[in-house]
Amino acid sequence: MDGHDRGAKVICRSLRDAGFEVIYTGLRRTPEEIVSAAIQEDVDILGLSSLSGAHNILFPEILSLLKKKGAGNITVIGGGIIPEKDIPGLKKAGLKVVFPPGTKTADIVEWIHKNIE
Ligand code: B12
Repeated sequence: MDGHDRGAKVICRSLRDAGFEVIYTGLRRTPEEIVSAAIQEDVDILGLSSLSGAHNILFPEILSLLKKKGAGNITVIGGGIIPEKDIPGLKKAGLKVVFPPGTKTADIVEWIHKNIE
């Protein structure tokens, strides 16, 4: 939604400041656009931000497209307005972790260092 990329931008900046190379693809990308950018850029992690309530549709679609295109090894993480009750289903679809509103950016950096080679 308009302006709701603030969280995504905060995460981009904090990961960049922590030394990661970050590629931000912008608001309202389709699952196809996201998956094709992730594959072209050969990313280690794909981060998804959703505040619109459409995560239960869009996240599994992205995860399944990644698998279909042979990129199921990319770690997918997410954040935004994602109700607690939706998290188990998203994890079942392959999402590794969800960072809800109020998460400290340092905790996200720490999670990546601990969980990604
Ligand atoms: C600010 C805001 C707006 C602003 C946005 C512009 C601006 N100037 O900022 C304005 C006023 C324009 C707005 C409008 C609307 N909004 Co609004 N908005 C918000 C609000 C209050 C805060 C969002 C925000 O900026 N948070 C600050 C950032 C830093 O936090 P964050 O995005 O959550 O990110 C953190 C984590 O979630 C996580 N994270 C997020 N993404 C990612 C990604 C990765 C990879 C990782 C690792 C972590 C991560 O890390 C961040 C740091 O902790 C939220 C409610 C809320 N409390 O979140 C509602 C909210 C998102 N809005 C909502 C709605 C409904 C709307 C409107 C549709 C309302 C309307 N009827 O007009 C419109 C849509 C406008 C449009 N055309 O698209 C709803 C969405 C409902 C839903 N999902 O079911 C919410 C949840 C409010 C509510 N409780 O109803 N909104």
